[in-house]
Amino acid sequence: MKEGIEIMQKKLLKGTLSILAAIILSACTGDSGGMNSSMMMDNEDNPDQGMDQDGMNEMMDHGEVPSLASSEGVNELVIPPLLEKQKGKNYDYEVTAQEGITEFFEGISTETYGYNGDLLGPTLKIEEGESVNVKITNDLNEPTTFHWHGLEVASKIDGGPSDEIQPGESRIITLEADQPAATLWYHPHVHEMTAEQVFRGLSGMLIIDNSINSDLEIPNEYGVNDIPLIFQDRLFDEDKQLDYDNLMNVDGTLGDVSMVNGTINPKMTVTEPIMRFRLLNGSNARNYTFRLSNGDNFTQIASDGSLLDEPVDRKELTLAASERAEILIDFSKLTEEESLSIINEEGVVLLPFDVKDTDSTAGSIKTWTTDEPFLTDEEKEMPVTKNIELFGMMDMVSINGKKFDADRIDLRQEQGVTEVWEIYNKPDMMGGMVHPFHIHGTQFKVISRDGEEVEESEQGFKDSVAVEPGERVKLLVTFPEKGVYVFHCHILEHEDNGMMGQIEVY
Ligand SMILES: [Cu+2]
Repeated sequence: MKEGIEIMQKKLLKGTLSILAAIILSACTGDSGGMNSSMMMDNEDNPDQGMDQDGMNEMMDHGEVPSLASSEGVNELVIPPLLEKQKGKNYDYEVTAQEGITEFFEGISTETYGYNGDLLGPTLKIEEGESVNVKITNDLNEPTTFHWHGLEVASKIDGGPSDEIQPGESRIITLEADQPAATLWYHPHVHEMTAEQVFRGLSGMLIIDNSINSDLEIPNEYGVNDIPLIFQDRLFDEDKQLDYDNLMNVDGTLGDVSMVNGTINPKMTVTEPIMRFRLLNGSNARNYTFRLSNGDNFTQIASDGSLLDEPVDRKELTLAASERAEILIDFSKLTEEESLSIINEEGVVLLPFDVKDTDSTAGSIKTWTTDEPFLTDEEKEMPVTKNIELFGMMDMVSINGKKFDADRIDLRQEQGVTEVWEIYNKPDMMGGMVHPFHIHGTQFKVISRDGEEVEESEQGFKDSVAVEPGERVKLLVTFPEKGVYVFHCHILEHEDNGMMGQIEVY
């Protein structure tokens, strides 16, 4: 009975929030069409009519982001193992989505999901130009998909929402890495369940490697001086469970517990002078701005989908959900007494380093510049041919005024033909929020933000781009393969609530 009441209360709360969102959104658009009629219907069975302005502001404030707790450096950082090649089978790699148990808190078993294990997944490394067969298996009790985020693959193996693998089902797919060296990742993309499955633990790294790493003397020894860092925030219930149904926030689930590679309170022992970190914001919704605790610069070398045109020294770096960056940190001049951590914009310690016996005479970070400009003059002047308008909040999110419909094709683009997309994040009455916009099946270039050429830190290929409220971002988009792909907001709850469309590449 108590449970029934709680569910009822939650439904009512959700109803109230939806009504408030509708008021704000319709006030903003001046549109009193469809939204109002559904609002009125919701109103009838909602007793809570007396919410005051403060309550409304509090509910609707996009900026309500809980602070993370600083790492106390108790646990050595877990580094996901490299996925090992199978021998004597008709496939090279095996990736199984499964249920597991993780001991985040001493003596407490938390139910989690993982690939080939209890939480997260092994790192899949593919050489550029290599083609590998991967056996994907769903051992969960619900459908899932295997999406290779950032990989330019045919739509039938992209693992989008139309590509469900049922419980107990296996499939062998061929992944071809026909693109530059990059830090990509894999995660589920099952319609209306992506946020929950990722929240419970399904994510893994996918690295494309090639000889440029050794040519440019970039640290490339996985687990030694080349380390993936998956940053996620999580919210646990009183029983220290990841009970998504109870914990979820329709506007993007945020937590107060920081984890890196699934490790809470991590520290990392560093023995190499120059370290390469592959940062992934694997959170459902949170944005991170990364800094070093001593205020020093670090060197950004890559964006989502390739190395940058040249390494860039940076004091800070912001990643929205699903974005990646590769950075180098020089530990060679640090003494054992000096501490260094990766912190966020609030000074919260995300990952403290324990620096041991690094070689202070070791070489410095090498630099490079590409001969060709990031964008040609011709590319910069191409007209916009696709317009995308991101709008809304909570479950009232849309792209070009529409919600996702698997039976509808929203856009069409010819295979191999480059077009300019303009992504506009239309603000709402409360200012709006950042929407990370992701396109499947392509690595694009960011041409400009509000007409201004982007900084060097964005001068590499990307598949996700953070768009600020009111901002217009132009992208140069080419699809190398045919098929139907989705594009969407990577706040996973927005995606699940229909902030997603489909493009047919013909
Ligand atoms: Cu969004």
